[in-house]
Amino acid sequence: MERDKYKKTSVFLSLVLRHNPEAAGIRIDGHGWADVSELIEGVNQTGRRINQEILEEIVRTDEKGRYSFNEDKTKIRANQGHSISVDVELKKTAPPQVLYHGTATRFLGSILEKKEGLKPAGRLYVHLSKDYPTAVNVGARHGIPAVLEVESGQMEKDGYSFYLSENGVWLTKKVPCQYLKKVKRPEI
Ligand code: HQG
Repeated sequence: MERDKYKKTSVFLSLVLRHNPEAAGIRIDGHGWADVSELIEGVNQTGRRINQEILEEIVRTDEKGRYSFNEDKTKIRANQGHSISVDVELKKTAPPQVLYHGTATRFLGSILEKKEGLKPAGRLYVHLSKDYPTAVNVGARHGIPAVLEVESGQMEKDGYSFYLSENGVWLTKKVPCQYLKKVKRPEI
């Protein structure tokens, strides 16, 4: 109930913190941090109602752990998903042998048949999931979901870097087509 209550505000926060700080009339720094008091004031000026308590509730209950505060809760940032160029101090991490990418069936022609592989589209990174069900949910945001298996272990051996965000999303700059395979059925 509470979560639903703040859902629209949370979507707006994602927009502000990942893509368009100007939507709340604020700026974010090179590490993706927004000043919490400026953010609260900016969001309120758009007609949405937020305060420190509500913001903390949104961060604490977010089902994907999208946001982090700094230690004294004077700054906030999104953990991943940015289109604007910020360095959120992602940890370079050795990936598991296999990761998954959720997409929509209508994109498979470009990704596999035209052999474009995975590009970050509007974001800084291609987003990968550690399990199949998560990838299905990510893909369903775009249409009929399709899941691609990514040979992340082999990619790393071949020199590609992987990063794990604070909220457990795997990120890499691109995935060439030869490391991709369409998953036919769930592995659960
Ligand atoms: C597709 C959500 C055609 C790609 C999720 C995807 C994630 C191509 C779309 C996070 C392509 C980009 C990110 C190519 C990639 N041709 N289509 N060559 N290469 N694509 O939304 O990964 O709820 O930017 O398959 O959970 O869907 O917002 O990326 O379908 O973690 O917190 O281009 O966003 O998190 O779409 O999602 P997106 P995504 P939040």
